[in-house]
Amino acid sequence: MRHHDVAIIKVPFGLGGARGGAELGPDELITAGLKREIASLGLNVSKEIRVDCPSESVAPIERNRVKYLSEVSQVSERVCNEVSGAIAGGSFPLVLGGDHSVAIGSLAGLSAHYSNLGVIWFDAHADLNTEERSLSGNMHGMSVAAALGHSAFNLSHIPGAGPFVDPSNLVYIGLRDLDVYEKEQIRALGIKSFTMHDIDRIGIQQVVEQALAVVGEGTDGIHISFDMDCLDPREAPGVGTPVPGGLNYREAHFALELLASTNRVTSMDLVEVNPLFDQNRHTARLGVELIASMLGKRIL
Ligand code: HAR
Ligand code: MN
Ligand code: MN
Ligand code: MN
Repeated sequence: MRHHDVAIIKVPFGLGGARGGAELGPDELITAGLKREIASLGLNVSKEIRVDCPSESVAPIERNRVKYLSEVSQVSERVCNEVSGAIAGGSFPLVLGGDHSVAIGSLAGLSAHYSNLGVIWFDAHADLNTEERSLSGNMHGMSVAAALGHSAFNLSHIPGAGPFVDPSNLVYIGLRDLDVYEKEQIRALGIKSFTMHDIDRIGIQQVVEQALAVVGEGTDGIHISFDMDCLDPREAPGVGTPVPGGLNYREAHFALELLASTNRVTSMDLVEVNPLFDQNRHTARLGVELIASMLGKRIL
């Protein structure tokens, strides 16, 4: 980590997800000892911000199928401002979700400071649906599409909407549950994707090294967007959309340790912790440990 100061940006928002509970994620991560862990790494929490988030629809659900578009827009604008402010103040922005729609705001805020941002998206899902193509209408499945600027109308109305990421600077790790449209898009855009099949085949070390070759080449910052459902549900049961066959405990840690050792990562989201489906705060505690690995914690 090049930074000494970490800005914790809590985004208790769950309306972009398939089921409620992700809005409880930030507090759960704090209760699980996040600040203690950051302090024990010798880092300083420069700010702790709680983004004000709607928990119920502020307007009647629109006639179209996109759920809670105006709420996601509102939250995106606020997250964007906080992330941008954290960077301006010299801190490492650590965004705690919330469902994965909060990453729209992170990427928007980052784009104000980086002209060629690299993004590693750890996820079981590609989050590449548009409002026209989503089968669910849930906006946490559209965040990458919004960041790439893919949209006929709704997503591009989100404040600061993309394109703020170039598909050639984006890499997926952990994919295993894709909609047909998402598969077509990944192929059409040539997005470098390491599915669980690739991790099985070449191992997580090779995956991360190859991912770094993509996001590290000609970029001026690297953002890690870490959806806890990239992990196997046996490791991380407390997520809204679990998918079997994910990363195991050491694969996830090792990936983040390797990324930390490059000293090139400039921001992180950790999203989709859902305490309603967790047992004994297990998933939040794992989330805290993974953040520590990303911030430079070493075994020896
Ligand atoms: N692809 C499906 C959809 O669009 C499922 C998306 C689930 N997304 C998350 N975030 N949990 O990755 O609804
Ligand atoms: Mn996701
Ligand atoms: Mn996911
Ligand atoms: Mn590139």
